[in-house]
Amino acid sequence: MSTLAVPQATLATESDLRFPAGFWWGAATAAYQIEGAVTEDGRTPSIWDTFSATPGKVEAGDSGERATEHYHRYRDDVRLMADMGLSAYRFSVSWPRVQPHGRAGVNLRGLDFYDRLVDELLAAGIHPAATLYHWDLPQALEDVGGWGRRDIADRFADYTATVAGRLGDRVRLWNTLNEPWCSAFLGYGCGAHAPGRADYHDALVATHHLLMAHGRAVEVLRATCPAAQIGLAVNAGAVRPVTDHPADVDAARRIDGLLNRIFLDPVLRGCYPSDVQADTASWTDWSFVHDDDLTIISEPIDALGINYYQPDLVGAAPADRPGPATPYPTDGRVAFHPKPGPVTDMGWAIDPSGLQEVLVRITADYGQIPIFITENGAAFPDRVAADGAVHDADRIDFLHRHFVAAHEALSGGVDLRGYFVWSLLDNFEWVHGYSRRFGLVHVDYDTQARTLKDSAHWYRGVIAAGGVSRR
Ligand code: IFM
Repeated sequence: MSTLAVPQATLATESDLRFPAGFWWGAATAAYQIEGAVTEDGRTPSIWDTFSATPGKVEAGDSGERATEHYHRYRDDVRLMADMGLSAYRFSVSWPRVQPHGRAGVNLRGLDFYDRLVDELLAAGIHPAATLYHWDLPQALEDVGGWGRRDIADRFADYTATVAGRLGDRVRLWNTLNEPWCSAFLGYGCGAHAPGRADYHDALVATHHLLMAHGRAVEVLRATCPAAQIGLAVNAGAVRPVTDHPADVDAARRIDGLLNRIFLDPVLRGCYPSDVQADTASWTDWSFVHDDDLTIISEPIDALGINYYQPDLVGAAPADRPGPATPYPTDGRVAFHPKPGPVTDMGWAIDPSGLQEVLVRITADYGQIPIFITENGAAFPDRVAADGAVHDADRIDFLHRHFVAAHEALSGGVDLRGYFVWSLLDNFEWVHGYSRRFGLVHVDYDTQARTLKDSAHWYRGVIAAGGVSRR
């Protein structure tokens, strides 16, 4: 492990942008991306095990089979978090580890792992923040219809009760779902993610059942752990029209509806947006929404999680030249445009103003609600240098600029409570396998050696100072 410190000039010792006392400085991960041990202690396959094993779905045929071996190395990993000075850690619980085959009941050996992890975090003075669903649906549940089935909300409520019953006395922040847009539109709409279904009708049905599962889980969590903060993490984005021509503005409205409002309106207002329902009329009549469903979905939450990476730039596609297929049901009417400026190793635009825009907009449209940035970070082609360190100046610059943007939002009245950098460790980046590195900590996948990147040392300085300098 590198002990090299980064140059003092990059440390935030003289921060002029301070975050409030008690602000949660964290890092985030997800079970399938880091745990490995996919066949141990009774865990059964998830949809991502199946998808990864399907030729051509994941780069280089990678899978989460070994990942970063966090299931066995979690104590070392908590030590790394403590070394960085993290005050919070967001992890996800693997449903097929806790309820193999998605059956009711509990696999104690699986649940014991999270119990030990939570205790280890608390012993290190780190707040545990748990996500119940970060995309690893038990394959057995997908085999009987997955998120297409209405009664999956009952299954999720049962799973939630099992996890909350064990961890609820210690976990301070709960996210029911992570990025339900990805589960629905990438998993069921365009088939780019597990389980690989490509049907926009199914994506809209899945959206509703994910939200039903969320609402049912909130009820269970509220009853089981009344002192905890409960919410969900959405990948809300800034959707910008490529010009101010009305057709482009309308295209941006459509995508905003299908990315942001289709999740935020039901949860925070108790209704689906009427324009989204009209836009999708050729795919569904929305008859899967039953009386009282929206009451369940809009069960009050305490905090909203925002995962932010980049804005979208969209325009209308000419009627005679429909845009290429996208994860969105838009009948080819919308085209996504490349964004100007630098990009990360994912090809994603680096634009911190989008983060500020999203935070301010949500507060303006939905009212003051406590917000955690539950994910933000960047992939860069990091490598261990000859001096044994990982010099990721680009990540430091990325995070610094996003922290400044978050502070701007805070100063503008957004009730921002914490910031989880994605990710603690380099890990399995879904369809990209191990080819994209998001970690504050570098992982050598042959030896599993961990090396704190320069950004981890820098983050330690930010946390110690309670903020960043405007620079
Ligand atoms: O790695 C993912 C994470 O699982 C969900 N949010 C986006 C990250 C980067 O793609």
